[in-house]
Amino acid sequence: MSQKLRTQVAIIGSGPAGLLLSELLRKAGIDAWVIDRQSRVHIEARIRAGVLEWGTVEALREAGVGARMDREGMVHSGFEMCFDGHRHRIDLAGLVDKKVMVYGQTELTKDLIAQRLDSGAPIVFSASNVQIDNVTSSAPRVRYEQAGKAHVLECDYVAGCDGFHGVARQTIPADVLKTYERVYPFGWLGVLVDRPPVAEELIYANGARGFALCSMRSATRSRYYLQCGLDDNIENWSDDRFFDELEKRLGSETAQNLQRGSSIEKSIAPLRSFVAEPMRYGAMFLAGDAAHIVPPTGAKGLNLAVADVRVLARAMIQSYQQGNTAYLERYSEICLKRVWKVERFSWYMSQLLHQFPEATPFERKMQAAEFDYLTQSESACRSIAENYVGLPLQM
Ligand code: FAS
Ligand code: PHB
Repeated sequence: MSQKLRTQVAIIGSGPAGLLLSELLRKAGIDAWVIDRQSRVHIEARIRAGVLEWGTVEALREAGVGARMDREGMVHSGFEMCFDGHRHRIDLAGLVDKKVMVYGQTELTKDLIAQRLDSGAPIVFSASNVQIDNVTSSAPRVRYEQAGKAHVLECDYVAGCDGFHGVARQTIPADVLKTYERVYPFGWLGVLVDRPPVAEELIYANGARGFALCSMRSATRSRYYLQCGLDDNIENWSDDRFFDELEKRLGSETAQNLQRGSSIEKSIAPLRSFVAEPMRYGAMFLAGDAAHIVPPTGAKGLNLAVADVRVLARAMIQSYQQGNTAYLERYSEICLKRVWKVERFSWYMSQLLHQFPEATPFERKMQAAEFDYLTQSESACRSIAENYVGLPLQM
C-alpha cells in the first residue's frame, strides 16, 4: 500500500539545482519536496565545479547559504590563459568590472543540505525507482520507494533537477524532445591535493602535449586537471606521473612553483556539449544538467544550472503569489536563450584550449592565431571576460 503525500513542487535531484530551487521556494513560503536516489554521504563526497559567477554568489546569499562561502571562498579578479608557455591574464575586474568566487560545489552542496535539514523541510535520500506521472494532466505526481516503502507524492509542478542521467528528461516523449550533442575526443583527469596552488589565480594552459588547468579550493588545497584520452583510466596515473606531466604542460617558469603532494581524489570526466529542448513539458520543468551539459573549460556547468533555477524560482513564485503564470509559460524560451550562449562560450574555450587528435596543421595554426589575437586585443579579452563572469540574467 503506497503512502500518499501532497506538496506544491516535487523536485527530483539534490544537486545544486534541486537544492537551490527548494531553498529559494521555501524562503518564499512555497512547499517543496526534494527526492534523490543517492545517499547524503555520496552526494556530499562528489568533487565537481570550483568557480562561481557573481550571479551564483548572489543566488546562494538570497537562499540564505552565503555565510561560509563569504568566509571561506576566494574572490578572484582575473585568470590566466597560457599558450605554449606564454601566459596572458584576463583582467575580469578591469575589463568588465566583475569578479568570480572560487568556492567548491561540494561545499555549497553541503551548505544547502545542512540548511534544508535544519529547517525540517522534506528531503528524501536513497530513494529508488523514482517515476514521474501525469505531467500533462491536472494531477502530476512522483512515485518512489524508500526503505522498502512505496510513496506517491502528488504535486502541482515537477522540477527535473536530476542531472544528465536522470529520469525527468526521459519523461518527455521522443516526438516532443529534441536533443543536440557533441562528444569531445578527450576527457579531463582531475586531481585534488592538499598543497598550496601553483599560482594565485586559475591558469588554463594549452601546449603541444595537451590541456592543463590549475585551480584551487583554498590557499592550501589545489585542483589540477590534465586532458587525457577517452580510453584512459586513473590506474594509469600515479601521482608522480600526473605531476611530471603537469610540469611539462605548464612549462618550467610556471612549474617551478608547483608543490607536489599525495592526491586525495583522482577521477576522469568525459567532455560533452548537450542541449535538450524544450526544458518544459506540461507541469514538468527541467533545470541544470537534466537539460544541458557543457564541457567544464568555461566553468559554466554549475553556474548555468543556477541560472535556470533563478528563472524557475521566480516564475513559480510569480505563479503562486501573483497568479501570474506568464514566466512559467516562457520558462523554456527564457532559459534556452542563455543556455545556447553558454554552450557557445564553453565550446569556444574547449576548441581553443585543447589538442584535438584529428586536428590538421592548419587548425593548430588557427588556435595559435586565436591566442595571438587575444593577447593583442582588449575587445577579444573583454568578450571572454563578460562570458566568464556570467552573462546578465534576462527574465
Ligand atoms: P547534478 O548532477 O549535480 O545533480 C543531480 C542529482 O540528481 C544527483 O544528486 C543525482 O543523484 C540525482 N538523480 C539522478 N537521477 C535520479 C533519479 N532517477 N531519481 C532521483 N534522483 C536522481 N561544472 C563546472 O562548472 N566545473 C567543473 O569542473 C565541473 N566538473 C564536473 C565533473 C563531473 C564528473 C561532472 C559529472 C560534472 C562536472 N561539472 C562541472 C558540471 C557539474 O558541476 C554540473 O553542472 C552540476 O553538478 C549541475 O548540477 P545539477 O543540475 O544539480 O545536477
Ligand atoms: C575547478 O576548480 O574544478 C574548475 C575551475 C574552472 C573550470 C573547471 C573546473 O573551468
